[in-house]
Order: sequence, then structure tokens, then C-alpha cells
Amino acid sequence: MTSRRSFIRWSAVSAALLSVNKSFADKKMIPAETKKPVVLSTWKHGIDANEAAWKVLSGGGKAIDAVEQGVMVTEGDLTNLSVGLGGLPDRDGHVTLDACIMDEKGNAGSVCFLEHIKHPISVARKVMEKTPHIMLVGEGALKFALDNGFTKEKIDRSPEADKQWKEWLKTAQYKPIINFENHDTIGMVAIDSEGNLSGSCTTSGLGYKLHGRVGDSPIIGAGMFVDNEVGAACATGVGEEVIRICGSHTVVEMMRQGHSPEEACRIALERILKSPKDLTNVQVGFLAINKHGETGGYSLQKGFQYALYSNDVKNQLLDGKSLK
Ligand code: SD4
Repeated sequence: MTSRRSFIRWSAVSAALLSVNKSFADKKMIPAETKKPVVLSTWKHGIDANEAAWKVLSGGGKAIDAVEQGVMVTEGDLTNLSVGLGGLPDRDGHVTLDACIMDEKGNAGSVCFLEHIKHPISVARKVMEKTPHIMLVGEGALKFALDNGFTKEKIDRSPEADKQWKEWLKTAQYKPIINFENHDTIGMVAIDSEGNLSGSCTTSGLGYKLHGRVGDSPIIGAGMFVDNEVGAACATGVGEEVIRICGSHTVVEMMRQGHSPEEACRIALERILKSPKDLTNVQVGFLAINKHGETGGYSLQKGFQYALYSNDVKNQLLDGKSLK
């Protein structure tokens, strides 16, 4: 039988535990209500992508459909030099595409080093839905795409990408450009009206990369990550630096610890900055959304922009804060 003294002792312990829990909840600063739906995506091209995503979300559609249909707009734009078949080639002249997608249940699909396919994000979704795997690469990814009804596009390089590559070949210097014409990889994260989160990311990768190089964008946890209990994040910039710290996963884990989306992005970038490498000319940007529909973006260098669409903010291009 519990004596009065031990009852009092246990009551004191429980009260202390409750107050720890309370301070954790306070730290999370849980807002009274969740903002939904919300979608945000990287760079200026995010504006058009958000429009397509919003059509899905505002009609009560699912976040996973919104993030696929959103980035398909960017993939389909042949004038875009950093996403889809219009992207800059590797140094041997091949346009090789990387993409990944993840839903609220933790299902994920990814393709890397894929050529001649207009919508790698949709191939990634098929990998997620039709196979027991997460990533398919190169020839295997192409075969899977063709077997599943995708068409092999004839185009090797867009006219502009071809022109720029031939110009580049004259010096063949490898120097990533910090904010590539202000539009780069597209990463997108969204919360739908049911409060479910999803994310997508698609890119032609760094221009003039080595043949076979794959960046962060198709890697679940690096280029993009979703945890439906906590939040979602995506990345843009020099993929090697993002992979080194499992960037998007790190951002989500920081949100789990109670940090706001913006703080979470900043903390992940500070981790990148600890690298002994010279990061003077390296750009990395993160976007994040939490379970309450709060959002944030942050980058290493100035110049990172992202597009945000919610009921309050009707598709605006915002300047992310930066460490430098
Ligand atoms: C990559 N993160 O392949 C992508 C490309 C990108 O700025 O975002 N470039 O590393």
C-alpha cells in the first residue's frame, strides 16, 4: 500500500515532470490553429510551380499531388537551364536528371542520372508507388520509365543549353555559380487541408558536372525530407555540402526539437559552415514547413529567394535570410 509520504514524494516528481513537458510545449510555441493549405518552393520559378500546386490544394487535394504537379511545371519549361530537359548538361554534353518525392506516410521514390525523360518527378512517384524500392538510377531508371508509359524524348540539349555548353567547352573551367541566374533546382514542400505534409525536388544538377555525378536533390534526407509528425524541408545549392550534413533531415530534426522552420534552416546551415572547406563561393538554401503550417527559408549566401502561397500570402516571392 502506498504510504502518505511516498504518495507526496511521487506527486512532487510528477509535478516536476509535468512542468518539463510544459516547458517543451512552450518552447514549441504551438500556435492556436494550423495554417493550411500552404505551399512553398525554391527560387523565382517557384511562383509558377506554386500556382499549379495551389490548384490542387485549394480544391481540397492532397499535398503529394500538389508537390508533383507543382514541380512538373518547372520540369516542362525548356527555357529553364537548371531543371528538366532544358537544363545545362554535364561536361560531356549529357543532360542527366535527379528527382525525389515523399508523402505523409513516409513513402518515398527517387530517380538519379536519368536521361531523356520530361518529368523525372513522376517517374520518382511511380518508383514510390509501384516498386518495393526507393531509388532507381541511370539505365535502370530509364527502362523502368519506358516500361511504365513514359516517352523517351528525342532532344539531347535545348538550343540555349547547347550554346552555353559549347561556350563553356572553350575554357572548360569548373566553377559553380552561386545563385544561378536566380533560378535553380526546384524543391517544394506543402501542407494540405487535411494537415498532411509532402515534398518534392527535381533538378538537372550542377552545370558541367562530371558524367555520373549525382547531387543531393534525389537523396531522401538530403535534398528533401518529410516527417508528417513534425514538418518537411528541401534544399537547393551545391549538393555535396547538403549531403555531408543530411541537410533536409537535419532541418526536420531541428523542428522536432522545437525550433521554428526558419531557425531550423539556419542551424543546419551553421553546421555546413563548420566545414574546413572554403565556402566563399558556395550557395546552399533550405526551405521548411512545420506541422502548423509555419514556414521559413534561409541560405548561406545572400540572394536566395523562394515562393510562398497560402490563404494569407497569395503567391509571393520572398527573400530568404542568409548567414553571410
Ligand atoms: C545539385 N542541389 O545537384 C543540386 C543543384 C542545385 O544549385 O540546386 N544547384 O547539387
